[in-house]
Amino acid sequence: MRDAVHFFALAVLVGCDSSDQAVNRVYPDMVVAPASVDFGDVAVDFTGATSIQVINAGLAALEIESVTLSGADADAFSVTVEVPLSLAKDEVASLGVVFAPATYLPYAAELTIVSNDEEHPTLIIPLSGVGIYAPTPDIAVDPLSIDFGAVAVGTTAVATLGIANAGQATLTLTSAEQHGSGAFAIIGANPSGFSIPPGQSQQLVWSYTPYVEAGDNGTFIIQSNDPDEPELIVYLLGNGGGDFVYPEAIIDCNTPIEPRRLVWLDGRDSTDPEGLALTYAWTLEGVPAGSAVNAITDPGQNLASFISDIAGEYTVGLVVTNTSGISSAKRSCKMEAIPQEEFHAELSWNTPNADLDLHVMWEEADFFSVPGDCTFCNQVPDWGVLIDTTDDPSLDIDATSGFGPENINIDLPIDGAYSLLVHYYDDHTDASVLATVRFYAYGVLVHEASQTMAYNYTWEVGQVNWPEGTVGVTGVYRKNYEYDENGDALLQEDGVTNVAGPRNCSSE
Ligand SMILES: [Ca+2]
Ligand SMILES: [Ca+2]
Ligand SMILES: [Ca+2]
Repeated sequence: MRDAVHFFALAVLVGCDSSDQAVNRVYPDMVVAPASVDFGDVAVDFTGATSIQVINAGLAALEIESVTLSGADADAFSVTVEVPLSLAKDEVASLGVVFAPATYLPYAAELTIVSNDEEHPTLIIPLSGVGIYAPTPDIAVDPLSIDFGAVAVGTTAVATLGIANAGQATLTLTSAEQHGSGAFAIIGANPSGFSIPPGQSQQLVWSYTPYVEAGDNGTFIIQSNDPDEPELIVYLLGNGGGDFVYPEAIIDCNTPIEPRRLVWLDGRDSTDPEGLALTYAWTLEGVPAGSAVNAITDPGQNLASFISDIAGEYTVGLVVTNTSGISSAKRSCKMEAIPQEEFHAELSWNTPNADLDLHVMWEEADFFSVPGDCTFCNQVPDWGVLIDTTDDPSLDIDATSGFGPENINIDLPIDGAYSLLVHYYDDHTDASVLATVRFYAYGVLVHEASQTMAYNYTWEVGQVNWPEGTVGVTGVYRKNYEYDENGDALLQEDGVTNVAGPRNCSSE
């Protein structure tokens, strides 16, 4: 009410001034962008969102008295702004506008801004949009509360929780966080990030192992892309629930990360409701296939770490326990390691002793030639522009025994064709191995292939075409060449040689 009176008084003052040409005075000047909003097609049950910028381009304060929606379809729109709102000279305010169609129809409404701008005391912004059909996911969780009943301390009871998709589009669980007692645990992976196709379901098995007799309670909060149930809460109860308040494990979860980097795991925001000191227990829950990461450094500290090796998804878990012996629910953090180099090739294999080598060859370069074949004996040749290292390949990990990984990267490759090849260099008593190559272009996995290999065989995976970032798959698997004096491969009648070809880089 006070503001309304103020507004009125200002209007009277303006009236006096405008009749007196000689007086210089300042005005507010409201500029709004955009002048109208068309949300276009928005699927029913989903929302379209945008913002409208309001700028005071005048010299006096702009007083916005009200922002209202009107028109037959006003209910389909909403606006976020706090009024009254005062904007100083050059100050900008952002009005959040959302369109949420209820059915398959065109919608229109008007957004009206009332202010002390004399030129446009009432400014109208037309809003429009069309509700259209699109398939949506529909989450169905059963049960919404799991009561394990009476369970003796130190013993374990199990129960299942079903997460089904009753909709027509893929359901993605964007987050799945457990709160409360750490006596409840999911057996298996946390489902955060899971995708469930239409008509399918995912069963989660829960365990309950009480450490105290007084009961346990907790919640499991599932967030998904279901448009009308973005968050569901499942209640967990054991031995009557108890009245504990639990410490909470909190991970400052940073994703994406990069391959071959030290990754800090920060649990320092973890809390105890009574301020008791906490102990920390980090666990490695998952690594990409082919990764050699198998442990966390300082797993008992609030700040732990590991060194990522290859691209892909790493998952860690954290449980904190207070000095009364009460543990939090396990919190997990999934981190996607995305290569920053535009060209990133990775090799891993499945036996502990064998030494396989990754080769990347420029254009028509020969196997083990220098500088054209980048491999263990030619790790950072100068390709492309001389002296410029950004277009050079680099063997960043050279593994000489089991599992790999090895990878060869180029920050900014020059245009052309690159061959990817794997050589089974030394068996170190291992027999055949399964080799896997992944190739990332511009941070995206574009090719993955595996090949069972015998000692001294080569596997030509394919040709990388740059700048397209595509892989032409050749998949040629054969025994290492022997060459004659002319540099031609010597082949037996069956098309392979039985004598080792070059095993190190040539000097010319
Ligand atoms: Ca739903
Ligand atoms: Ca090797
Ligand atoms: Ca270069």
